[in-house]
Amino acid sequence: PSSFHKDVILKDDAPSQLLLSKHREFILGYAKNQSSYEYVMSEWLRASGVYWCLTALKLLNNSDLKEDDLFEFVMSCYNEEKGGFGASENHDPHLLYTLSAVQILAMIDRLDSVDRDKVVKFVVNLQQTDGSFWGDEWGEVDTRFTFCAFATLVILDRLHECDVETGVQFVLQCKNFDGAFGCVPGSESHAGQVFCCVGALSIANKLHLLDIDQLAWWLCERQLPSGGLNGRPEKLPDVCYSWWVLSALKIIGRTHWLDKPSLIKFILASQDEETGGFADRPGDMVDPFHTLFGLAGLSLLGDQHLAKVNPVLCLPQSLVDDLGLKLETLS
Ligand code: GRG
Ligand code: ZN
Repeated sequence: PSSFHKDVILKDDAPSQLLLSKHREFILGYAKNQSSYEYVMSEWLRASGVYWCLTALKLLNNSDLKEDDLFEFVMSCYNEEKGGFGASENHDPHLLYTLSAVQILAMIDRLDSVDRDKVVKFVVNLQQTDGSFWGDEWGEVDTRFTFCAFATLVILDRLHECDVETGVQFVLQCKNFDGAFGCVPGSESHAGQVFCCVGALSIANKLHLLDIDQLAWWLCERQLPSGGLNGRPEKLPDVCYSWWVLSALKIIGRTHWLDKPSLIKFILASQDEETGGFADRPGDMVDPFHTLFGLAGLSLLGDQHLAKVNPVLCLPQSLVDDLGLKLETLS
């Protein structure tokens, strides 16, 4: 019964159709309005912000962002000396933004314009003897960084330049008694980290090391009576988990364990009919992050208006095919 859950109640007049052209306007407006408060405040994650906007537009089958401008921006984030990318110009390079930069370069077909050896070296040098990855030279360890490293390397066709075996062993050490994963060994299970760990195992072709039924059970328990998904027990539903949870279920072939119509209803109700874009939950402020993951979730749920998304790399499936990448999924 609903009274046992922290949850939201969907209004009868909440949006129930996908507002395609509104979302296109929202993303293009966000990308163009470089003097807005939000734009100025997001400098510390700009490269990822550009990745969210560009991927959202690609899923909307739109190509109105100028690729030359995007290339110039990405290269302004590049640190020539260290070989990695930062969040924006003169920011220290980090694996989070190096993946976003490589994803953007792949989407604008400019992967050959970077020195792959240098980028690969930046990534590989962050791996530790226990298999984990530091996010940057300051030494924070997190399974997010394992995913970023594996994903960056596989897009560059250089996965085997890192130690994949020990990388996988570290991921498995972050598995908890509930079958789900945390950011380091012993830390609480969280759906975002599950996505990272399952994605890393897919890239490494090691999905057979998972206890699929136990993990799928934990993931489908994230669905609440409203239809939305939360990131861990006792938390509110949030549209971005329709990516983190659903993509993990897609990779392990268990999306049919969710109530899809009610999840679609929750995601659509989180759109803003006036401004376009998706919020974390109905009625909240929209942003590009939740807009990408709302659209990507609907794409995984089979929405025919959207381009197909790859559940591991969160890139258009057509691009992943063109790159010749075959990422493991279970049926
Ligand atoms: C290419 C899609 C893609 C990702 C790159 C950075 C990364 C790899 C993955 C991030 C995975 C992650 C940890 C997602 C969770 C993000 C999030 C909503 C965190 C909020 O956590 P809390 O504890 O919120 O603030 P809850 O929902 O638990 O209340
Ligand atoms: Zn969220």
